[in-house]
Amino acid sequence: MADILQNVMDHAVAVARKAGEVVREALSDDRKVMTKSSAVDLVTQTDQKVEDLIIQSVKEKFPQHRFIGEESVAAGEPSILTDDPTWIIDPIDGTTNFVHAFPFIAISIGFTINKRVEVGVVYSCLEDKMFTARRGRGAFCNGEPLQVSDQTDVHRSIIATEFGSNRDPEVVDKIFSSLRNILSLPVHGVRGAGTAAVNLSLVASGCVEAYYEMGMHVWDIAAGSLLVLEAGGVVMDVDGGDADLMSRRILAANNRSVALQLVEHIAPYRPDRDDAP
Ligand code: LIP
Repeated sequence: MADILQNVMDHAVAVARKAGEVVREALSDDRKVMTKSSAVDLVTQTDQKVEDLIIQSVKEKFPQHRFIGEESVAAGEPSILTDDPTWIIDPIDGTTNFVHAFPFIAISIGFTINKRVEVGVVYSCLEDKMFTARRGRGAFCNGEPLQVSDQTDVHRSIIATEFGSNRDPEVVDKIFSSLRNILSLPVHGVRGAGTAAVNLSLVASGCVEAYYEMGMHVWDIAAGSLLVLEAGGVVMDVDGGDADLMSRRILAANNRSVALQLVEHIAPYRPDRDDAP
């Protein structure tokens, strides 16, 4: 098992780096933008090209492994997490950022066995930061160990969140209700990088104390959630219950105390699960 996981890690890092090159080059080209679940849920040919590149290279090296990839699911592939070794891939996390050249774009690759993330790689390709984690072996950025912030008071914290791409009025109301509650605590600040994977790497790096969101997908958070855990943080549901990768809800924080202070103020809603029939 140990060797397989090291091979997976090495391959994920190598292919994420290659994917990052493709993304950086594509930034100087015209980007043809298409939409998916809503008028603001964007996708480009580069998302598809990068996902193909990653999946093809993994298939050659690990022919028995399964995949859940953002663009494959959009094209009709199932999004079911099984106990089998599975690569969970977001070829461009931060597609809206990519379309606008807003400078946070990540390639996110998680690897699960028995539905548990064992390896996580997030490559923030414009910053050239390679975040890596293996269960039980710590989290790193470009080889340097990561540690979450030691702040225990939510009032002295920065909280990251995102608005997502659902514009249903009830969902927008919930988003603003949470935001209003949290801003008024008060907290030092609220931020959002426009990519869940980068937000999670910011928690792991100790730059922000917590990140929460409802509506993102398993490929946005699989790799980053392991970064947070391995940097000493916690990952749970927004109601304080157990984390569930397929639930499209996440609260990741530097510690339980900050997380539970936030739970009181988040207005929860339940998007359709990633594995909904
Ligand atoms: C996006 C996220 C973003 C989140 C959106 C979306 P994409 O991923 O990372 O932070 O708010 O819901 O899932 O579509 O750029 O891969």
